[in-house]
Amino acid sequence: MENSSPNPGTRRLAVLGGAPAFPQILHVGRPNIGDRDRLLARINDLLDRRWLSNNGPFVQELEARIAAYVGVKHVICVCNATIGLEIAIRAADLRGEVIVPAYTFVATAHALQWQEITPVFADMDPATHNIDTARVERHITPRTTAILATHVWGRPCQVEALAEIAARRGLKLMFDAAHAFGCSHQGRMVGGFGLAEVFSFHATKFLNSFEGGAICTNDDALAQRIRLMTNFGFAGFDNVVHIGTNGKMTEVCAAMGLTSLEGIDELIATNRRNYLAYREGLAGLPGIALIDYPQTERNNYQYVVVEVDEAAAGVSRDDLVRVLHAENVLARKYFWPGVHRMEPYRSLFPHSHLLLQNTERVAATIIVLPTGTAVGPDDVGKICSIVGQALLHGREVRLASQASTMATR
Ligand code: T4K
Repeated sequence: MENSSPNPGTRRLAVLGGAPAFPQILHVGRPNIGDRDRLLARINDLLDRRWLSNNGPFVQELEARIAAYVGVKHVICVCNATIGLEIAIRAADLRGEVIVPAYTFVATAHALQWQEITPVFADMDPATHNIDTARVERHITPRTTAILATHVWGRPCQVEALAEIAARRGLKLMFDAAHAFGCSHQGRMVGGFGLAEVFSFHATKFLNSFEGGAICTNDDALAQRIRLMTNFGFAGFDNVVHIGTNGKMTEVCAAMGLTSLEGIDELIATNRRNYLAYREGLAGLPGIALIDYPQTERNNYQYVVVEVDEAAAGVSRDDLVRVLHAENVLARKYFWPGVHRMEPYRSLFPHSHLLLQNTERVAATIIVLPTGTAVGPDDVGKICSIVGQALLHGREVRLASQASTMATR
């Protein structure tokens, strides 16, 4: 459903005293609901069956369908990607230090630190926002056991180069694929790279199971350990053969996941339509660069990401975010200020920023804009027009920002 109010091109920006362009908040990550009737029918089924969790039929069906879609041998659905990462990390026996990007969601590092493995932050490649492969090697020490890289925005890492370093230096390689369901790299779907990859199916993600995720691997022994660990280590009634936790996905989550999976082509089309509308609407605005998705690959277009070059735009990223929030566009600054600037990492590694200059610089320029089925092309047009107006009235916007900063001091 689209919000309706006058075209922002003809009105005063809300940050300068006008009325907000949108009567209701537009969120980044507003969940896609999919076919409600199919979902409700599935919920009725699971209630009739009285099978609500513990490797139920919907979880098994979802695992099989994801395995076929991604082209990977084993898929283990889990309650969320953070627990999925923790389990995969432990099942793969990572220890000591693991190299991760600083430009990712905090869960990537937390999944390591939670089990007393030290995340070592590597800088990003400003062209892709992914871990800079060339910088990885300088962080390898005798304690390093693995590289855990994130496919940021669903754009795959330099998988082959990372695999080459991992093989040469005797490290394991895993991927946080939270953003990358439905994306491909050199024609192969994300999910089958490295030792294991972990998807997120959180409500805000491309494929949504309310909360959820999946660990994918082609390694039989690892898959077996992950399955055991996801269910307390049980290998049958009364028989615990391994350390484990409760990482199980529930049936209601799998019902949502299946429904979401069935709508995936439509969802990609909607996200792509919005992405192209943003591209058109933002084209030519100085200092505003929308990130690209490779046209030769499959993309889910779940993230509409803009880099703001303050010198060229005449306004800063934070000015622009303030402008958008005033208009009820809840744009986000993912993944600012970088995981290394969050606790416990900023206290543990107070100097890590010295080797993270690209992360620091780029993270301060990023805005993520709303998309998905809750956002229509007219909404996109209005958002682009707000950005254009903000640039046009840069001086006033900057003064309004300064005034609001002073007022909050
Ligand atoms: N690795 C990476 C690279 C990740 O990005 C993530 C998650 C993970 C690992 C861990 O995956 P999970 O363990 O979550 O499966 C959100 C999501 O909560 C988080 O899942 C996601 N990344 C991250 C990028 O975004 P927040 O702190 O920004 O969430 P929040 O509550 O501010 O929600 C985002 C927006 O969505 C808000 O404007 C409100 C809106 N929203 C949210 C929910 C849950 C709705 O409109 N409806 C909803 O039901 O982290």
